Amino acid sequence: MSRPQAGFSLVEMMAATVAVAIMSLGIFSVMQSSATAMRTNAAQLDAYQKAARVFQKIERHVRGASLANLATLPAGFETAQPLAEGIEVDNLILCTMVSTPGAEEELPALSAPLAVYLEPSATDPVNGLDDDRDGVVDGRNLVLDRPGHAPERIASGIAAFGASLSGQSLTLSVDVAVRQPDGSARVETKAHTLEIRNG
Ligand SMILES: [Ca+2]
Ligand SMILES: [Ca+2]
Repeated sequence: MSRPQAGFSLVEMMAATVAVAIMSLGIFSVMQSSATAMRTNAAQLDAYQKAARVFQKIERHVRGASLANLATLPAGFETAQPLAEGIEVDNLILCTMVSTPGAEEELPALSAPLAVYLEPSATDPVNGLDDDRDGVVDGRNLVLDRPGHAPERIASGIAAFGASLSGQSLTLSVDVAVRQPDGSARVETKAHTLEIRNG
């Protein structure tokens, strides 16, 4: 009379090994997609933060301007033109109303013009290539040029900057790169609308 064998048979061991392998693959796949999602979210956050910094910098100055003081300098023009309703422009020129400290009786005066514009980047010259590999081909620097200050670079790697007026709303937009999990990048437009004064 044969007694039952103790332990596992070869078939049982193989089945268990396959089950563990399948479970491990499942866990690995879940972890991998979580890591991909985290990288995508981090890249999205970077792009949002970059755009938010740009909007914050510009908004601080635009708030002191009025519709009448907003202008653009179209290509081929030497003097600024009033910002036309609904027309997207790629630079912004504005004057803010400033008051002289200690001279409250004097009416606020217009400041010297302040400008926001794109300038070519030294690290990504205009040649149809993404020389600095940030995902934006021929990305440019966005510059804030205030009277009495050296021009300040407020962002780099910008594909486009735009502003357009609709009533008393001024919409600013920047095109920034969002890095993909596979290392490539796509350009996304971030926009921000602010209300300005009339007259
Ligand atoms: Ca670039
Ligand atoms: Ca380039």
